[in-house]
Amino acid sequence: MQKNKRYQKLYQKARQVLEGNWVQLGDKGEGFTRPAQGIYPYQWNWDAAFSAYGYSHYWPERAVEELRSLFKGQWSSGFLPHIIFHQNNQEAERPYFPGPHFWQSRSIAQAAPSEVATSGLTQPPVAALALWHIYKELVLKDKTYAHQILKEFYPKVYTLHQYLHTQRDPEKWGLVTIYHPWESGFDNSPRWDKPLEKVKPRNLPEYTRSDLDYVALQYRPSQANYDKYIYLSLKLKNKTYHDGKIYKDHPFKVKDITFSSILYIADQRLLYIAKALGEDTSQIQAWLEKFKQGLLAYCLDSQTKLLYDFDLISGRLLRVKTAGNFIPLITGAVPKKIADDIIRHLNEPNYCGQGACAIKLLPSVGIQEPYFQPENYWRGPIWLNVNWFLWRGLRAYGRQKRALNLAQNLLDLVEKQGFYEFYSPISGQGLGARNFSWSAAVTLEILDDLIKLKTSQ
Ligand code: 2M8
Repeated sequence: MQKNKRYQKLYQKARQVLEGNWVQLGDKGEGFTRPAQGIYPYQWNWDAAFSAYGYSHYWPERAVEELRSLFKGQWSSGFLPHIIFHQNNQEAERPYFPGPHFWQSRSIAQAAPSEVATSGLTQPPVAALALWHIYKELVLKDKTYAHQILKEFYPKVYTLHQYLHTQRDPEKWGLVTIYHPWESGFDNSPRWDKPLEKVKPRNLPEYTRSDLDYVALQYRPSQANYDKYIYLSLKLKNKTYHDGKIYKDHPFKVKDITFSSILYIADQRLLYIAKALGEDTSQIQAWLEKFKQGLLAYCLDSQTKLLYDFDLISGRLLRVKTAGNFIPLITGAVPKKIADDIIRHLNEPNYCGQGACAIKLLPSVGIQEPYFQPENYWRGPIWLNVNWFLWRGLRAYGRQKRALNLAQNLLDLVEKQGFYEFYSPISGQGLGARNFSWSAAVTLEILDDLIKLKTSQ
């Protein structure tokens, strides 16, 4: 099939997935995109931002609605929860654990909004990336409306970033501290195995997981890990989700390099937005500088020349070989020599180089590592949002050809398998939830770029 036709077909399919996951709230066009039917019935933070990014390419108004729904869950502290449990959501009839009754945000946290129930954790802040892209699309059609949208969201995104740079960085390293593996978005990644060793659940109430109603345990986090997730969540709840109280003795505190790198590129977008609105940019500039220093001062392993997460409890780098080591490339703030070394690792069989995998995309964990599990969630499978970040990282370092190969491999994969939640790097098989929103959203972004590239040639 002709490339252009092939791309158009895939584009349509990706749109269908996103729109098929739209959950209408009320009759005024409000709603949100669930990550996937069944297992994820609510609005997740970074999933929503990826979806908004996807919509922005062809339906920016819908993308705006997605962000509006997301920020309805924002707390007065700026904190943006990882799940928003919208009311009037038909999907909410289904059991989800841990759901609104578990978190009890409205009765426990002073800062939580009263209109909507939320979780008490956050997730990587992708929203500014979506917002800036929405603006770029809107401004071509209607400058006044585009400006209004920036004005509407700027204070919300600004306070979110401010919260992350202050409450989540009391050490002032320029890096974000997470309290729970779920906050990283990389849930059961081996990145968190060491810090979780010290977490010993006690007096855990009985609970029933809802995820296993949809996906078998072999593809999901272990029961032992789940107990720790629930235990950590209860600890946060006991501290009324108050950062000052949590920080003192919380048993899981990690400087997360992917979260912090995403915040850095989100800050860059915030800077563009501030400039477009004529706002003062000095604070944002200072955040950007601080990250650059912190990343190299605390996360660079001088021997392997790789970047790792930092465990604040043990005071040690978490030297595990995962996709996380590559994500800081998106910032363009990694010095060239170090970035070159990191990129060179991509040639190794450990990261699916030299024909070691069915699909040449970045696996979530090095395939030769003892903790690699090809089909288990964040312990080995390929995730498309991760590869989207790598694609951007490669371009930030001028590796256009490599980025193009990655993009083409990603498109081949979704064309053959469909828009799955994740894929085995060994067999290439799609796994987890089907018709997964962010897999469709990042495909739209990549397709759009390739189509533009083709037409400009
Ligand atoms: C996964 O996380 C949820 C908990 O938040 C889960 O395991 O049920 C992760 O993949 C996370 O990154 C993602 O945002 C969420 C929804 O897709 O699912």
